[in-house]
Amino acid sequence: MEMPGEDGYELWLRYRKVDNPGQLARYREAIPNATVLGSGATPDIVRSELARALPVLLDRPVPLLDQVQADNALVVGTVDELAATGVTLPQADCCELGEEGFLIRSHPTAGITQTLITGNSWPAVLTGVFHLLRLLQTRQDIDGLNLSLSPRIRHRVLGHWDNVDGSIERGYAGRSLWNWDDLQATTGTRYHDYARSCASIGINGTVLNNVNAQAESLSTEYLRKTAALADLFRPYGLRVYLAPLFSAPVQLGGLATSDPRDPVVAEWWRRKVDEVYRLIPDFGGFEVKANSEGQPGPQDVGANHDDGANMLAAALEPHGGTVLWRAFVYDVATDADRAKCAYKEFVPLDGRFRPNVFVQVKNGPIDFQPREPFHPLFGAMEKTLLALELQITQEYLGQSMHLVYLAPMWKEILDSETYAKGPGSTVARIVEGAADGHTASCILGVANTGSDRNWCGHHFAQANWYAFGRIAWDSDLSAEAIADEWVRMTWSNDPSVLEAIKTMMLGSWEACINYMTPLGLHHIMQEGHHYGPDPGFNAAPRADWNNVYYHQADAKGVGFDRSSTGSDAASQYHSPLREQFDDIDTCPEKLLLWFHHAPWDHRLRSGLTLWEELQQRYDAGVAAVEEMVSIWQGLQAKIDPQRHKHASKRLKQQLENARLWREVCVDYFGNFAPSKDSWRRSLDSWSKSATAPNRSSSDLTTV
Ligand code: GCW
Repeated sequence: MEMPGEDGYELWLRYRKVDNPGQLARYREAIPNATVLGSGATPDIVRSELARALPVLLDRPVPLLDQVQADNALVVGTVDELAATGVTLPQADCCELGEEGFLIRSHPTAGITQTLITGNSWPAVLTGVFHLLRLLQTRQDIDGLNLSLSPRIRHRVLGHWDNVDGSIERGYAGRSLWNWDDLQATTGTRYHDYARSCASIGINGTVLNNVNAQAESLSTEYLRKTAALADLFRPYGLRVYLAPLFSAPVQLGGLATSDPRDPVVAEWWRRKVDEVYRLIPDFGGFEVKANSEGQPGPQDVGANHDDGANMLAAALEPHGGTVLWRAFVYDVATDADRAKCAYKEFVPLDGRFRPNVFVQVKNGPIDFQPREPFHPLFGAMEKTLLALELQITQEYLGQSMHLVYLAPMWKEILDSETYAKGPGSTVARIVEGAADGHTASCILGVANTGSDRNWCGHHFAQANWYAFGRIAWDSDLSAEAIADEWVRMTWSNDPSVLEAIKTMMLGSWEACINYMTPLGLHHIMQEGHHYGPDPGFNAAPRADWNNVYYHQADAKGVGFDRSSTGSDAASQYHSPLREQFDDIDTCPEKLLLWFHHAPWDHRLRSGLTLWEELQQRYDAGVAAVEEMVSIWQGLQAKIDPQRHKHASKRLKQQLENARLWREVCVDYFGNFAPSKDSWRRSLDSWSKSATAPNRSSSDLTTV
């Protein structure tokens, strides 16, 4: 019998009957009923989630009991509420949880074993409830539970690059989720489902608007609309942030300047922030893109980043708000190598930021490329809070057309040793604050959500939203473990489906690197929309917006020389990395062309020359997508037809694109390489059906 079609709206909160009879019996025995203590919006959300999930998972009614009685099985409430019912947990256990951690514990009492879910706040309890449901959804053993889980990163934020007109910069899943036109009037279920989904993976902040900001977002009219969303999101533990335009005092306030050193300007911001907090008492703060890609900032008037960030921070500080000041700057006057600019601008400012300012740094020094080394600012500003910015939306990784599971990339970054304080000072420990003794910490992911029914355009792009939340909560989770959870929850617990999909996902990032930018190549996508290949692009108004700037291919070789014979960006890293990156023989091959202009006949560890290896990588990338297509075809009978067909179409498109990437890049670089013949060997076997992409990114949301 064919399975009913699914549209993907449910995301990973896709509750289905537990199909294994033994497991079903055990779960039924453990959870014959549930009791949610407390009253208020969040306890109500918990009640409705349990009422939605448990009867389906257990395939029978699971009464929600009002009263505490002897046979309560699942008991959910804050530590204080549990204590009021006579269940007192050891003080040390409760303190350890902090504000956001939760505890799930099997608790033997007279005759039965209860399962307790508790925490010091209701949002924490809600996260715990989603965790227990995840255990059921992923068919884990729930006997003898004793879990105490708290996040190591305090602010776990989604950044939406959504404009007030409803468009989304780098959005590939339709229009904005926020309907600004009738926000105050609507309380659509989609808003709740967004917040639910965030809460289920521990995301606790959301920046509602684009960092390429519009002054309007801070107008009273828009603040009221923002407050309406904040009211909806609050019970889910989700705080709202905004990205203000730095020159808003001029645009909105009618002042003559936005100079952060001018007391009149500071006063304007103080009043504006006070207004924000009157409407949104738990407002998270501001994310600011200043003096970057044409955005206004303090440098326009001779002030610097610290002046700008600190002025905003002073206005936010009395209310407990935070500034996320982005370090995505690359003024050519700073350095001719774009990769070096942020470090040169920000390192001298270390120690000058107020305690509620994060300098927010992208994972790599260029711009969300398929692979970059970690950003050298991590490990270089020990007196400053550093937030890590990741991009969930796949701007440079095939957008919502390509299946690319990003958790392995994020793990590679987080697990990178910076050697700032010797071994162990990984990017993760720096972001968590542990390496430098900070207590505040922040991670932000540029969202991939939109109005498409399945939220993310590609069903598999949902995995990246999920993985961001899970990694933000616990950066020690492996990419494989997260994929395992997500596949079980989103697709199936059937072992053959699980293993097949995990194989596709876990190889997909490396595949994408190989068919787009192997061996450290970067930024050779088509101009503007960044979708297909265009390594020869050389017509931009700035050198560092040209693709030829990034690969520097010539008759001698290919790659950007960032060693000591070139821009010396390698020296921005600590020893022993700087020496390792500096030397072509010790530089990791995955970053070879990032740091070196390597000769065409340079021998790689495989024994192949650079030119041979490059072609071999392009071949491997295409072969990996062919494999993904065939694995997915093999799953046809086991996946609902609607989602199977949707993903199939996109995988075919991905394969066509991968072949095109190979063809265009090998052809282009072949013009410089010593012998063109050596690559023609495989040309005949390539698909000739691939045509150059000629579409705007907005076309990409439809298959
Ligand atoms: O990745 C680049 C994008 C821009 C974006 C910018 C940024 C919001 O191409 O669209 O602008 O980065 O991060 O500020």
